[in-house]
Amino acid sequence: MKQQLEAIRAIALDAILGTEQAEELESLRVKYLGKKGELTAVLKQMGKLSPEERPVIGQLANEVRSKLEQSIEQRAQELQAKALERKLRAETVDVTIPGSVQKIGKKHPMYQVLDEIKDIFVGMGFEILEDREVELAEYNFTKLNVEEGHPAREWSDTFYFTEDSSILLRTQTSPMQIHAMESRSLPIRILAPGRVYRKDEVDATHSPMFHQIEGMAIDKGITMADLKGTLNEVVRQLYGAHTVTRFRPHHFPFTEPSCEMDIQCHKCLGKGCPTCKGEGWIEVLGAGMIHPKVLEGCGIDSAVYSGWAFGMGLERMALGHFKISDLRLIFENDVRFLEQF
Ligand code: 2NM
Repeated sequence: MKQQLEAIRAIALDAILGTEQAEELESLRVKYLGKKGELTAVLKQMGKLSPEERPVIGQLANEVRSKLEQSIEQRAQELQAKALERKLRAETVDVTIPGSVQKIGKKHPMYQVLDEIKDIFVGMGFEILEDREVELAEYNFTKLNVEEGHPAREWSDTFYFTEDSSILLRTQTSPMQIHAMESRSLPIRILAPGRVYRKDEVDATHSPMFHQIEGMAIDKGITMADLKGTLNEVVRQLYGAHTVTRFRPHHFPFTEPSCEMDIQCHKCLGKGCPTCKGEGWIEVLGAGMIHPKVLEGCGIDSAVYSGWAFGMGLERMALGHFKISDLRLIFENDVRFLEQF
């Protein structure tokens, strides 16, 4: 029995030192020290021993048991330490490695300009509108005092959906303003930006789809002075307090009187240079006092209320703002182009 016990000790110790996993170690513990383990099996035969042998073997058995328990405990700690070290090594971060640049998207240059203009108008108490792009000719033309036979209504200029020319892709954002006049209570102060469509061939300054921003204010006692004051303030917030403007008489069917607003060329200060094509001035928008016929057509009493309105092309603003020479670059969305803004 003594030999049996010593053999168990030697083999078990060897096995314990050879373990690499906690589970392996646990099964060794069961195998040698468990209720049905090898050591227990040997001790069950103690009865066969003589009274002299019994205490000697008993003591040896206890020694073997505590030696194995001790070794298992020690090995368990070693394995735990090893596992921790492996985990830490795997999670090590080398803070000296240079970071990699993450490219993130950003706002399209045209929308940068749009958002700037929106912010300026919102700051003045205007509300931003959005509305349908498919319109009735009635709202796109008739209610804006653009009469039957007007060149803007030509099939060669407008995308129509129906033979009778009654449904179309809006050619301006003004129908949004008509809807607002019909549905809102007065006074009204709105900004109406959006896509518009005209049958133009694509070139450096034309596209069949482009963006307009229109806006208007209607109240009792609104005059041309409000129009000039508001638009002057807008361009000064947009281009700087020193910006010089001028208003030239013009004609639109939906306003009377009508005007165009120019800003003095920031490059040559009015002398004439390539930026302003020798003019000294750069045209920025069209505007005017809303025609009484337009107001009345929307159920607004033109004897009590008056209003001003303006319209401008967003692409042209963005081209000027960022000194871009070709409209097509705005729509191509080539990342190499967009990254520059
Ligand atoms: C322009 C120029 C002048 C305009 C007028 C209206 C409405 F609906 F109030 F009559 N909306 N937009 C207008 C006036 C647009 O674009 C160059």
